[in-house]
Amino acid sequence: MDEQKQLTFDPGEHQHLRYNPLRGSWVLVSAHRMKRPWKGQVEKQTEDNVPRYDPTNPLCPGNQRANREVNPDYDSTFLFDNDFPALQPDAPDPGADNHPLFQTKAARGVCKVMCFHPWSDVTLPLMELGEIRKVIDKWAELIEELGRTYPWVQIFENKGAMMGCSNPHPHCQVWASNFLPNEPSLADRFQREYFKEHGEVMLVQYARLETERQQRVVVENEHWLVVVPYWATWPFQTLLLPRRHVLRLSDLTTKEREDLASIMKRLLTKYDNLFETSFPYSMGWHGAPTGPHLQEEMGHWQLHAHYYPPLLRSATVRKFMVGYEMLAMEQRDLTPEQAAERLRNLPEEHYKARTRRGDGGKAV
Ligand code: H2U
Repeated sequence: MDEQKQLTFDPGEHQHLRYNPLRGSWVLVSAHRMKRPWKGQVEKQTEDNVPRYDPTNPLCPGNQRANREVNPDYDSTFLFDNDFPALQPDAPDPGADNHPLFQTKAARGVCKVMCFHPWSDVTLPLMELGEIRKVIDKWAELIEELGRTYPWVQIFENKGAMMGCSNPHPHCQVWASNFLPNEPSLADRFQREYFKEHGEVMLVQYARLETERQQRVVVENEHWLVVVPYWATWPFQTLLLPRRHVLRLSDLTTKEREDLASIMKRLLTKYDNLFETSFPYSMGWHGAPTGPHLQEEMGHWQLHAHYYPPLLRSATVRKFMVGYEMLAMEQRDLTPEQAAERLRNLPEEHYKARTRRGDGGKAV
């Protein structure tokens, strides 16, 4: 008898493929790869001694930025136009080349930076719920304001030098564009097709099923759910989902915003506690397209946030998405269920809480 047929499938031992219904792509899960020894690159430990105020940091209150503007003495969130924008509102048209191999289109937009807090030595999980709530309100406002004209408003946070973040002051970026970028375009297409085929909003149904199954849930509350998605590619990737069918951040109710602040704090505290480091990641919000799409039927969309953290084994050993991932397909080294279990079992008190409380610093 064929030896393969006698084996019982164990996702932690046996490699297999999983389907990402938001992108129409597959990921190779080979959890046994975690057993291999690591002799590769070790990253520098995340900077932990960030001063609360640095007179040379252009993001701090009262300091001068690259364009010589002086920041106000802000005491909450602070929004400004990026002095080095990747998108500007007035770029000229590139002109038409009709050959299919040399296609081009106009790209216009605006880029903004939003500081979360006046202090450089806090991150979202170390902020108070009311302070996180102000960040959420500002995000919602930006989706509404920039979304009046732009089809896509991408809110994203690059946290940590490992993710290319150039400044330790807590902040995110907002890029609004006159086009639908690749990732939201795929999400739009696949959610639309799923709704047409199954008569269900993909991510509303998904949140319901994950709540029932509980295998990949990290944290949950009345209005929100965080899971390591079934199709996660990054080791500790998570997906943050509202339970109610919500198209955009600006549609969230007061209670949903309060619950969102709370679940973000819990998730990000767990992330920091995993390797007792300020956990690096790129995160971003995806909601229904805006601008001209505000007049269209967008019921197939469900608001969600993706968290993509690069760390794999420790605070200094990351996952590299290189050879096979770049040339063939994404591959992961532990199952989403294993990652969810590890995150779920971590304490919800931040590892820095004791020291901070002891020194009379900001409550966490
Ligand atoms: P990142 O850390 O994610 O790179 O974001 C910092 C942003 O702040 C970056 O996009 C902008 C950079 O262009 N910035 C200014 O707009 N003005 C400055 O004086 C410094 C940084």
